Amino acid sequence: MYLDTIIVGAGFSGLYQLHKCRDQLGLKTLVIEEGKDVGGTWYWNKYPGSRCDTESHIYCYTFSKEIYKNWKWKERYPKQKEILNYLKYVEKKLKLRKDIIFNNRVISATYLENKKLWSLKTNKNRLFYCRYLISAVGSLSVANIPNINGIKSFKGDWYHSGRWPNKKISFKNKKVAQIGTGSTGIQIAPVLAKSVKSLTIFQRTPNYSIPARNRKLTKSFVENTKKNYLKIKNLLTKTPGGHAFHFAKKSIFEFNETKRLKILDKAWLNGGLSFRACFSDITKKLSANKIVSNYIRDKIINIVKDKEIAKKLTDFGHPFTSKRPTLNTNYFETFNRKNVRLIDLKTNPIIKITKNGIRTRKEELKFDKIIFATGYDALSGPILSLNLIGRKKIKLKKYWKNGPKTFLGIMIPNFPNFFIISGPGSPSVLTNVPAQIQQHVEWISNFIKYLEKVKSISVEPSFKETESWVKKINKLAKQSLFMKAKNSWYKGDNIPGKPKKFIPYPAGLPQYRKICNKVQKRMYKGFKISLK
Ligand code: NA7
Repeated sequence: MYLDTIIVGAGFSGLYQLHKCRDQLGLKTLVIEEGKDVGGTWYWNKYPGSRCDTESHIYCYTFSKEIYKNWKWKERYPKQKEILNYLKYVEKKLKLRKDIIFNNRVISATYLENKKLWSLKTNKNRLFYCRYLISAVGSLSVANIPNINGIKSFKGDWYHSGRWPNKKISFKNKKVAQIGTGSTGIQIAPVLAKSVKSLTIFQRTPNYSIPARNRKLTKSFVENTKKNYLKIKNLLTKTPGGHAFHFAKKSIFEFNETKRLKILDKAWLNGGLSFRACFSDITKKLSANKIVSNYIRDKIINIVKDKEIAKKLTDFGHPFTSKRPTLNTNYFETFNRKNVRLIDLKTNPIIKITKNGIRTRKEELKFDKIIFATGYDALSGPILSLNLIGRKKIKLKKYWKNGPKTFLGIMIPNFPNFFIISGPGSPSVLTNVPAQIQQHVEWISNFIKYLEKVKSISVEPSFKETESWVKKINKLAKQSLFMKAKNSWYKGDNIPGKPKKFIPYPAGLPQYRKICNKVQKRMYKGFKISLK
């Protein structure tokens, strides 16, 4: 089957990109999706308690006033099901389904130099050809399932949060093990603890977490967001993370202790990701960060009754926000329940999984079910899973052997006409992702429009620009607090053998947008465009 454009993935990015390519650029376009339906991340992440940490009125598309105004969010943070329904609504409204094929995973993509086409193969043995190939595979779609000895011998069921089965699973009265305490584990535990017989949480690194303070949205709030559609849309282009909050202008050191505490208490009570923005320097300066890190630690210690457990939950070893900031609803309170237990993997590591459960250094534990909330091979993993082979038979795996290399996070030398939405080298996971996705889809679509106009047969970035983009990211990361975390998926530490390089662009969405716009204005300087 021959197409102008193939997009891999039918989540937030794939759906919008399909609309752009098909309805605005007039290209014959197809989306190939592994799942049975649209949704991407939100199709797979159906685990108990799954919810977005970004507020619903901004975790959505803003490109269409009509779509924005017609959809009514119910809660401050949308549940997985609600986001999935939203994406299905968008898909229906834009009539996208007829150009999506489901249940097909792209297993290889090879550039045919002589034909100037990409050839794609799926796990169902289907073959496709296209001129433009666009990855919309998401940043967190390749599950990290730790290679723990004995997993095959386990008699019970096990699940990964990001590959949750499509059927209803009952945990009622079961003995459940949960491995991992990132954003996902922190969401799962309080929900599961209510129905299971026992929940044993295996923690490798304790996590800072801010109260989410979720609530039903009032009618007047919802009406206000619709009335202020343009203002909100505009605001998301101005804030560093594409969120609806600005960072405070003043440093924590401009206040005395009493006033500091008052500001922190107010931000804590408000909850959410904006907590980190209540002073200008929490995410930038270690001395400021320390004060806030200690504030959070004290809050947790106050919640958790058992002081030994509280200590384990707050033995952070990294500054707040140097790893993914998490939100919680009663996570720390969960450890006050009689049926919940914390195992600190630092002092009591897992030796193996057995027929009946998990053996740690200190004990043998029986479980009916194991949940891996162990995260993802983030950012580069999903792109590498496409098994790309570019010009001169160059394998992407080889070119990225020492870490992902892209220009602007969008294109790769020797991989012509291959575009990435929200991939390595772009702000991606450091932002409100739909905001970044829209910026990428719009930029890529403008680029393709230009390429069509000038009758380009292939385009790719220069090596020089690519290398200097990678260097720029490394330099920016070195100046940030992100590098102070020993173990973080932002820099590949969670996957054995993965190169330890900071992956996303860390200087914020407005700065990034400025650079992209400048490249566009300069007739795509940095890209080599071959004409017919
Ligand atoms: P994360 O943030 O990568 O968290 C994974 C958790 O699993 C984290 O606590 C890890 O500890 C732990 N982990 C990973 N591998 C192991 C092994 N082998 N043994 C024990 N514990 C392990 O993934 P999430 O799904 O929580 O969140 C990812 C994003 O998805 C989130 O930000 C949302 O945007 C949605 P570590 O900290 O690495 O020591």
